[in-house]
Amino acid sequence: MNHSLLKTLLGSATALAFVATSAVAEDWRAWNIHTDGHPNTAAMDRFAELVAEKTGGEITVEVFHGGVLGSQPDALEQVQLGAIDVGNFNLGPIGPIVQEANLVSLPFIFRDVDHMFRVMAGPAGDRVSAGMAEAGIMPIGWFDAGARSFYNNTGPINSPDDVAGMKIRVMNNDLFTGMVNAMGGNGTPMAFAEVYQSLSTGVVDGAENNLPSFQSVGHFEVAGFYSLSEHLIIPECICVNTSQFEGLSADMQAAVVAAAEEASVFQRELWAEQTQASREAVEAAGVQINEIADKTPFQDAMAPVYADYLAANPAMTELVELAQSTE
Ligand code: GTR
Repeated sequence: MNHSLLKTLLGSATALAFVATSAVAEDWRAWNIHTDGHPNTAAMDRFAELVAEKTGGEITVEVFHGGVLGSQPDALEQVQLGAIDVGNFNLGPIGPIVQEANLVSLPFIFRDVDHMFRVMAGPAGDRVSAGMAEAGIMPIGWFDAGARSFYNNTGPINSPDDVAGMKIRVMNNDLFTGMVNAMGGNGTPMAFAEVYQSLSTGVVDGAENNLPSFQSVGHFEVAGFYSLSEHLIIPECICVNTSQFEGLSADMQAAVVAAAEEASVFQRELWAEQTQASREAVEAAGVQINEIADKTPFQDAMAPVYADYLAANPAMTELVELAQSTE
């Protein structure tokens, strides 16, 4: 074989090897806690479609719905380890892992959902995102999760005194336990999947969540009073394992981010519709929903929660002030 033919052959072998490497499809496993009919399930399916489309099939995402890959705290650990690649996560259970993420888990920190999104789009949000990315859980899109309110089976809640003595399920984060305890209740962390059973058997007296989740997993069947305390406005992310993301080419990174942003716009539209639809559906099923005329006593009751939290986490003071001073 002459030298130049050998060179050509070697050259094409290298080219082939390159094509083969760059065309190796990545299959991502995605975690989602929600079931069919919930806006986040539709949005995660849309995310998967958009990723396949925008990466020309180089990255595919298989979404496992209904929390079948594990509870939220477990799944977050799996994302950090890279065993789960991506998921839709609530920032509440991220607080115990990422200090900055706890900003959004302070009760009544935001005036409303729009204020929360403005804060998240500004320098405070940048610091939350950076902390998450550093911990291996990188946010690439933001979902609306409305506001969380209390529900129970004994009667409407109109003041913190009505919470006193009640055992209330909360997500896994000491701030939430502290929040319920500051009202004289007993905050009980528990996996989302266990709440229905615990409400129906009286293991807990109540729980707290937004209206779409209250409806979608049937909690309204076992808790007939929903009181609009709106004490937590916590965003949710599409979050990806940081090193997985950083290992992608710039084009692939841009495609995945564009897919997450588009899926988030879709989610927020669905969210607005579903919040109204869920309210109507649970009311039609007999749930009594009460507005709380004056939320000040609830806000006042949170003073020790803030004081204790900031005493233990002084580095968070500046971030809290930044959020509160955001117009
Ligand atoms: C839902 C949220 C879930 C999960 C759940 C819970 O609103 O979307 O990610 O955090 O609440 O209460 O555990």
